Amino acid sequence: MLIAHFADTHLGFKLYGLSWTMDEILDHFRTAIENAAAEHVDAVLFSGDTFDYWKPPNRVIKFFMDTLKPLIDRGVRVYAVLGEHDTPKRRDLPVHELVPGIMLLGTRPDRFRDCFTVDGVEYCVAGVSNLRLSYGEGMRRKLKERINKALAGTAGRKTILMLHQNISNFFTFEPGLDLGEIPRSPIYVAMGHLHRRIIHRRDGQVIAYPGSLDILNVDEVDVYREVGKGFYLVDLSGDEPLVEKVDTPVLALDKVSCELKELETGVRRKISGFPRDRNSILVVELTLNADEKPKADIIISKLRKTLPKNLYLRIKPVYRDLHIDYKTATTDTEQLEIDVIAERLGGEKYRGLAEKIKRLKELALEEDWAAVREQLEEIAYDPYWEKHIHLKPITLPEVRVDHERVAGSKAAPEKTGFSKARNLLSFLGGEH
Ligand SMILES: [Mn+2]
Repeated sequence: MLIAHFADTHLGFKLYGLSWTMDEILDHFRTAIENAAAEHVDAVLFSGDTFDYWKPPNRVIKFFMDTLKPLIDRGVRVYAVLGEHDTPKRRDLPVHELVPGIMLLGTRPDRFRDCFTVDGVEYCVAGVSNLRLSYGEGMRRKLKERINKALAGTAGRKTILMLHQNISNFFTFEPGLDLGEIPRSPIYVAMGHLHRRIIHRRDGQVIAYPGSLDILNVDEVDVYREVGKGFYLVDLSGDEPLVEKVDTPVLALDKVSCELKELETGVRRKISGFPRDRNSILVVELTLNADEKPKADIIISKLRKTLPKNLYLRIKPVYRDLHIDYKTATTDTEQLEIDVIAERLGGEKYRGLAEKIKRLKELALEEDWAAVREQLEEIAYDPYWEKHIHLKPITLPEVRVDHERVAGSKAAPEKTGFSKARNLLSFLGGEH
């Protein structure tokens, strides 16, 4: 059995807001799918962030349907899991549900896997959509439960596990699964999320990130030069998966670092190697002092006028005399979130409450409504609110009624014995 493994195609993404980049990214995707089709794959896998946004433009949805239709019509099995980008942010269907023939895995309890036979061998594709591990231990527990659920009943079959998560051994700056938490039973673990290509082998198992299909960020330029971009063709017929990297076309994006005095020569040297017949982007990391900015603006605008029309020049100023101490910034996003909530509440002493509020968010994301209610109650009983929200006793407005004018009454109203409520009633024309 031969599969094509894609991830992080981010269809609908526009780099620097340029619409031609979106069109090119779609074009490169079409080329990649055509390459996979030409290899006569039995299945195509999309390991999350297939779309850049959970509500992509309609034309992107149609493009996706049209591009996959020939494969689906030929009986190629197409599987997807959701990444954090294409997971609905409100209660709604994932966009994948609109595309006929796609099997979306790991979003509903009854849809964790699909098992079938190719050339007399039984295979299973199991998948779990993205859960945000930055939301805490509850999410990690839930993810592991779902992985176990997805793999239940796959024993004795060659199994592929699809996930869209970070693996912290490969990228330490974000919470992720540890390699030790990835089950050993699947022969191929089809990962998504990290944008660089990674192939990790252990005891006959392969854990692989194909990376993003295109260069989606200037920070991906170096890694593209190192290992390329594209998808994987994976042959699962043997005892161990055979993984072949297939390179596909990417955006013409490059970068250069220079100082102000060498800006023009630096840019010209770099673009001399650029393709003339297509749109391209050059990002310039320009090192300068903060007070050189006005001078730099004049030089840059003069330079722009002399550049080819199909070149987009983007300047990223790096101020050498403005020092930011990155050491004080924490990389632990969970702690950072609690810090921010505590700060809004009034400081470090409210950390306990901040943790409770963060937990509430996790529970809401897990859609565990009974637990949400319990957590809300716990938050509501925290002494914080009594101290910080001053409820004034409710008083009805004092109303002085001039009976002679209002009701034409000759007797002056009794000043005493009138409750505030009766004053109001009287004002409204009720009881006197
Ligand atoms: Mn992702």
